[in-house]
Amino acid sequence: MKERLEKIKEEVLRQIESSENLEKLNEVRVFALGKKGALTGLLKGMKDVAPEERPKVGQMVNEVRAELEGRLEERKAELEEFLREMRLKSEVIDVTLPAKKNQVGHRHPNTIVQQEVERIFVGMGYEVVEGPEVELDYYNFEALNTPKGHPARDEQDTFYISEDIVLRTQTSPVQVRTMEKGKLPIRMIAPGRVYRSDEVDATHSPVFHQIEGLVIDKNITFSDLKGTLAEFARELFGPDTKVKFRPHHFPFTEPSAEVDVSCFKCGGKGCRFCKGSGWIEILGCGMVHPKVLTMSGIDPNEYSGFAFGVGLERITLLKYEIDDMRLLYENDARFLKQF
Ligand code: 2NM
Repeated sequence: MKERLEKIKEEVLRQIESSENLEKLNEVRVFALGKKGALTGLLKGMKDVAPEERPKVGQMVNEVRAELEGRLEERKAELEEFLREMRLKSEVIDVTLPAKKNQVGHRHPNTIVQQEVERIFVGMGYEVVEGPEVELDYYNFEALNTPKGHPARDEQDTFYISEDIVLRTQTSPVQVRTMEKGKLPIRMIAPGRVYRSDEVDATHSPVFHQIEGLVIDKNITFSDLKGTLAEFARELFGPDTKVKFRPHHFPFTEPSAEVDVSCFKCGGKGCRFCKGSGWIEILGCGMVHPKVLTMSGIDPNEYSGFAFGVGLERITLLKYEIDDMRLLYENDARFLKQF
């Protein structure tokens, strides 16, 4: 019995030493100490041992069991420490490596300008209103005093979805929808995408953006329009900016005007930006036509108003000295990150 015990002990110790990982070591534990293990098997042989010998043999088995348990624990700790070292070695961080540069996103130049324009008008008490891009012919043309057959309604320029549905060619339909709601007074701007069937070139795109403004109240005059747009120009282009109103024609306003600002590059002396004239055209405007008011349910004898429209891209190209509109739509990160 004692010899068999010694043999088991030697064999188990040998197996413990040669265990290279925790799984192996656990197998050895089960083989030696488990329910069906070697020591348990040995104890089952106690019935063949003389009764007076049994306590001594039992004690010897317990001593071997304790020794093996101790050695198993030690080996387990050794293996765990070894694994820890391996892991730390493989996770070494080289703190001398140069840092990776974070790519920071940018607002699109159009977005910067649109938000700036919104900020200026919100500061004057205007609301920002949006509306559908797929629009009824009625809101895009008819209600804006541009009936079928009107020369301003060039079918070549308009994307038709069906006979009475178009892609809006301007954001004024948003203003019409707002007037129709009947809540007066109105001070609003309508920024957004508009569509015209134009060939792409340095200054044209079939999809571009407009910001149109509308004010309706009692006793609104052309002076209010002039003062408002002069202040807008000073905030957008600098405090020394002058404005010039030239007579023009739009079907939805009467009188109508185009507005030039003094060149913010040369201050009016004349340069390549203003093509030597000292002035740059930036928007169209006018007093809302009485027919437009009437069609939207506003009494032109009680209320009057002004409206204006600016092309967002035009302002963006001017402000950032970009010479080709196509650059705004290519989403080339090397271009966009300059703003
Ligand atoms: C422009 C020029 C002049 C305009 C008119 C209206 C409405 F709906 F009130 F009649 N909205 N926008 C308008 C007037 C737009 O863009 C060059």
